[in-house]
Amino acid sequence: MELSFRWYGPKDPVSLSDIRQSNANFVVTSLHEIPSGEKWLDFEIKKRINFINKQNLKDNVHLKWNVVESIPVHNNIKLRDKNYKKLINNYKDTISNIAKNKIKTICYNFMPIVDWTRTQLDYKLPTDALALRFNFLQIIIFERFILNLKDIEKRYSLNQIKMAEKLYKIMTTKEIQNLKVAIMGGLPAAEKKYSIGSFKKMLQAYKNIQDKDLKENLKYFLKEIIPVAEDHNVKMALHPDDPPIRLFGVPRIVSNSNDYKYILDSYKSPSNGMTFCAGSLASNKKNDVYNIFNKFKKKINFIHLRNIKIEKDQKSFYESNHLMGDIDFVKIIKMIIKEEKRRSIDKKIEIPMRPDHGHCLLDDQNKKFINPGYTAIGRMMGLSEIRGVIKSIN
Ligand code: DNO
Repeated sequence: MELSFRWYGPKDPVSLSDIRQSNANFVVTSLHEIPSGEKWLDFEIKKRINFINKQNLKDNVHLKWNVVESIPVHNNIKLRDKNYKKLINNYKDTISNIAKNKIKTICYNFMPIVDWTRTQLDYKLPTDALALRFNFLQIIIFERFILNLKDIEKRYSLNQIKMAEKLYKIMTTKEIQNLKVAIMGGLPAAEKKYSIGSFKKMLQAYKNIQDKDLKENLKYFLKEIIPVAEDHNVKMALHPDDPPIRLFGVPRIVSNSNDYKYILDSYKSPSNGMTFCAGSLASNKKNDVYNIFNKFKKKINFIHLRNIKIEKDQKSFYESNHLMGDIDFVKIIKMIIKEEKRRSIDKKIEIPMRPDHGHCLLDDQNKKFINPGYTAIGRMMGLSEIRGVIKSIN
């Protein structure tokens, strides 16, 4: 595997030197400062590459930008509305500009309104480590008490609503504030920060969109962009919905094996592939991650390794240590290595992989500014554990 580390650019409190010290060889990054929908110009990409190269000093391990994660897909594309044609053209130009700069893997997702979602960013584990958590009842609380939505009975049972109300009563103001921030754009890589008003407006925009419409819109998008990626030998890697369940009554269509089958069959091309995000997929009990891996292994262009523990209600989960969750990491890493061997015919092929998220540990807990899930020490621990497993298998 190409051992990689996500980096949020020059403003990331985790520096390139920190990343190098974790023993990663590659950085996964994006031009996060460019608003969703806008074209990435060649000189902007070059500037970021130069920034990375400048810090690859003599005798240092040479960090290389191997994967763009991600180019966000604008909601107007997902809705196939308004200026979507122009936005798709911008997307195509961005792909070719990235390719010209010799970066050949691009991760993206097709989640409506929000990217990945958690409800708590400082869930204390028995070890004192802080983890990210998704609590299903808190999603109901967000809809009922923060957005004040009137139609929640349509998607939640009376019992679930009652339990959410009970939990809401004992939540502190800070916890409620954190919940709001986490969902409305407080997580790193969020495309956009929403206010309550703008969030509700987006829900309104998706009101008449059914699963089949969103699937059609994705298919249309693929038909447009994949030929461009193919021309430039770029591998697109569609990230699964995180978590892979419907949120706020809005469809999600990249959640399970059937969804991926539809997507990968929609446009057959070596450029139309997936990001195998173990933790996202496994957070829905119905997904068999090993089966998904085997079924689509030829189409896996990028890997996120993260583990989770599903909670008693079977719908909530927290992010566990990399080797201590519901996913058998030794098993999955063996499968990845086997797939790499299968691909390595003339030369050794390694799939880019980054340890996805880590706990907030030690000194990172005292820092004023952190990107939740993306502190250095926790991810470094994850990468070390993964590296240990790889070494013992090889
Ligand atoms: C969460 C990440 C996501 C991911 C995007 C890919 O930690 O895995 O933000 O980068 O969904 O497009």
